[in-house]
Amino acid sequence: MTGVGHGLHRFLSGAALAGGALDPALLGLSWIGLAGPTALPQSLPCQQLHAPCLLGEAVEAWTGAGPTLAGSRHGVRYRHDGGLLFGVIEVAEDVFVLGDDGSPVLQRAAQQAYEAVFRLLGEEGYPHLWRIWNYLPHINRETDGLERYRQFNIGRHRAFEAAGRLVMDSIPAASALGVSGGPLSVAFLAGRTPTRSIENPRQLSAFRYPADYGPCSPTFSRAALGGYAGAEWLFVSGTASIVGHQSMHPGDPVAQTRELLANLDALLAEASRCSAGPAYRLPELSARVYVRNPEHLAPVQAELARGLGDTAQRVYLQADVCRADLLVEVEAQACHLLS
Ligand code: 3EB
Repeated sequence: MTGVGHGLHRFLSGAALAGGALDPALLGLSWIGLAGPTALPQSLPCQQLHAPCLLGEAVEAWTGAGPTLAGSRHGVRYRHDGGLLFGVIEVAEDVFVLGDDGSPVLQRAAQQAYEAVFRLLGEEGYPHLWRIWNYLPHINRETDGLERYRQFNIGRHRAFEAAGRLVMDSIPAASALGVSGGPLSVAFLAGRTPTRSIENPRQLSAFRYPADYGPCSPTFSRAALGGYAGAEWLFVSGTASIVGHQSMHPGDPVAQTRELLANLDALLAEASRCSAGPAYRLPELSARVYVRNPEHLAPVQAELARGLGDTAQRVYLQADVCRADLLVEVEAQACHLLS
């Protein structure tokens, strides 16, 4: 199995996966596309992103430092190498009904998904969430009287709160995007050691957003630094054209891309301050880029090439950013070997 990238994360083509025997250190996959993966063993956790891949390799592989063990419990499929655990849980919303207290369906589904994850992490001895990827269909649609992203935020917040996990420095990096169908899907990396949470000086911390953005603020940090197998990993959460708490440049994908690059730049400076090693630089980020309208692909790509350089690995897909006025969002990671 070959691919581009190093260590924990790399991009792959679906064909490269189908070709040979699976690496025994493989922890799991992220799979972009409306058609799901075929011929993968059940014991390999795979998060399907129900979204069209616009450009780049459609599969990302998460690989451990040694042989992995698989399990499935509380609806979570997972694999771990003794140091890091990758898991996926999918929750179909149609088994839920509006709660007796009026709690919307997606809120209840999100709370259940996160409760299952926390239970599993406690049992497996991986208490520290490093990075979470959330995908929900029709994120900007209003159902049960509330926008679905806002419903999701309530359910996620309740589960973090009930687990005693609303502790500022331990809130994980995350992203939350809208896709065109499928169940609520939550994938995560968890470790035995804590990460260091990073906030962005240009942005209000999401967990402090005012109530204009929903009854419950989103539970994520802007980035997280974690140590693993002789390397330091930086996980950058979904980053958009938000300054303070406000969406900037509505309707202008190029200006939004410039603004998010300024956010990434400030975040990397902050991460570098907290890191033991050399500074993090924009061109070393490998990134997943979410574009709301496929016709914005070319201008967004050109602007990102200017800001991030041409060398970094990137995949572009069509997805809905969690605020209706945001057209583009970038998430990323980078790795520094510790000497
Ligand atoms: C933002 O900055 C844009 O709800 O987990 C980015 C990353 C966003 C994570 C989440 C949402 C989330 O508010 C949206």
